[in-house]
Amino acid sequence: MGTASQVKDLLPYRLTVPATDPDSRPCPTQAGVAAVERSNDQVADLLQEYADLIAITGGDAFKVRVYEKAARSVGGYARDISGMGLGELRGIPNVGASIAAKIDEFLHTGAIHQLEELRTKIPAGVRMLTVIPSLGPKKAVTLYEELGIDSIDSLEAAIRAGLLHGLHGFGPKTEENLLHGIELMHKASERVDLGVGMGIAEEIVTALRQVPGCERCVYAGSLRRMKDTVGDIDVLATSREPATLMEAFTRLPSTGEVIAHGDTKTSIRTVAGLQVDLRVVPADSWGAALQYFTGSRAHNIRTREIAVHKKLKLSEYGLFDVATGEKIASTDEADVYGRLGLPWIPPTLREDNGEIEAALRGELPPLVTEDDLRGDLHTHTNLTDGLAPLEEMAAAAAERGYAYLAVTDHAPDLYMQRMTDEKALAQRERIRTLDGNFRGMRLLHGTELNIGPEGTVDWPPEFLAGFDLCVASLHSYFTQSREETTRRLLRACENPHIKIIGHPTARLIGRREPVDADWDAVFTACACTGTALEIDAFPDRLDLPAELARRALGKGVRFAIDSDAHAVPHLANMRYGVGTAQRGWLTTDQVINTWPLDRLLRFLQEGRQ
Ligand code: DGT
Ligand code: CA
Ligand code: CA
Ligand code: ZN
Repeated sequence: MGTASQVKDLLPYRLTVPATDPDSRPCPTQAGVAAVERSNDQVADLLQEYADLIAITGGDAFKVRVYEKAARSVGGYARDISGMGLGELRGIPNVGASIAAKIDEFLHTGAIHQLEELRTKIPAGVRMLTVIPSLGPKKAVTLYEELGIDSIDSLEAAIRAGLLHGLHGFGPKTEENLLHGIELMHKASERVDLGVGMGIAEEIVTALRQVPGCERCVYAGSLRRMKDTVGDIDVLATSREPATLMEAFTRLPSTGEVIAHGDTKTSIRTVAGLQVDLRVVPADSWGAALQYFTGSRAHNIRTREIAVHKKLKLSEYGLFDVATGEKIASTDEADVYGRLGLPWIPPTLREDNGEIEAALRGELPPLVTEDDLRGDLHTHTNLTDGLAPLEEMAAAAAERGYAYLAVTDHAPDLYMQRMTDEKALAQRERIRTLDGNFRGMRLLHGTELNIGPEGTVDWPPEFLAGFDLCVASLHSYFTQSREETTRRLLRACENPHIKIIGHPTARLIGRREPVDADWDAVFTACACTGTALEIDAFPDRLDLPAELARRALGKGVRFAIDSDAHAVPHLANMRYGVGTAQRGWLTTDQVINTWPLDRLLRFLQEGRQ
């Protein structure tokens, strides 16, 4: 503790480090981690819940729609609503006086009393019931009032126990539909990581392109936006023989179950359980369909609003003049955006996170691309837990056209890797000898250090000085308090030899939560000390996550997009890191491994003597 707090006191940014008492922090919005929900999203959820509860209690259908529209509008509103007064709230589209008053009440008291009243009448589980396809509000209330069913699980149990027999409006067919709906819901809650989704999508798209009559075939949806997890895969195609294509789709080796088979849309579940929707669209609607099915929903709501303002109507079929019905644009996606008065917006930005505003101002960022990368700064060989020997990794990296490659095997504190000083030094010798043998690619000798629970690392400064590059990562003590984790990361930043923090949150998508840290404090420290944050491209890491990367960007932080490859094929995971970086709005200027070697070397040497 003593040394750690001394370090803290030396830092110019210590003011942003949480005080010893975590409850003494001035306001929750500074708390940092991505888990903190925007007020907009909280309010959107509450308004949607209010709409649902009005519907369930048999309220006015018009009123239900008004609240639903307001919910979407607030959720998609670009400015943060916390701190807004009544007047400003009323300025939000679809927010009238009475909704503004409810939002205002929530912002001041943390609750909306009308909603609280409704909640006392209808248990939360009953509202969950209406999420089941084929179960509307009326039936949900019947189930609750007649049988006391107040959750999806109790509904499932009741059906299986035959309790629904004879209940008015619930025939055997309904029961079957409900059970299937419940099953679908269970499956739908399982999302897969970007790498898994991409693998399946590319296999399917490749197969479909070979089907006779198929003209175009691509994936859209969250996958095209490179979201870190995908719920299902949306494939679009044009074909001279739609029926043949649909038929072929249902017969692919990866197809496990056909959920729905139609002329324009067919849905299957792969043997691994992921849903894939194939839509065959008219060639003439290609651009509009691609725009629509790429999403996100929130982005589409904005593009449709823009259309409405121009007296146009935007749908998956095209952009139409409302007055004349004339089709203005539809075949080409860029053309659809163009006719809306917007530049083409890269899919990775389409989340209604400010991209519409930036596009309107002509200020979309020139996003970093895979072609911009000149090297990889975090890779492993079989000296520790990698699979391939140094020569193979180097040859494969050179094959990718890199100008430099850093080999960063694990350091001794990760005991099972059995790294020693001697092994590290011998590897350095080999790297120096081999350097120049791979298409002129520069080989850098690095290491991936372990940030200990107190923020110290494996080797003393004298030894670290011998490496071209030190990455430092969290590999243990993931459940420390926010304060401890923050201090640990700050201390690593403060070490002049550490130039990159590897996979900073240590999350494993679907398996391990990100560590809790005061990220704003970490970002400030990174910017002050010239420490880059990694975007680890491994598809089950994607770490830093995009939202945090964007926040770090705002603080002037630099980034390294690294493969963290433990085998030759992993070098190709860079695309996922680039997708994540784009979702964080990063440009080449902030990404150190897009820089020419000399600029990178200067960055790596700064402050080390
Ligand atoms: P996912 O599958 O949960 O990872 O996320 P997405 O974004 O792929 O969502 P999905 O598969 O439900 O729909 C694909 C896209 O289609 C979505 O991003 C936008 C568009 N879309 C689908 N349904 C709607 C809708 O009701 N309204 C709007 N505006 N767009 C929709
Ligand atoms: Ca999807
Ligand atoms: Ca979908
Ligand atoms: Zn690591």
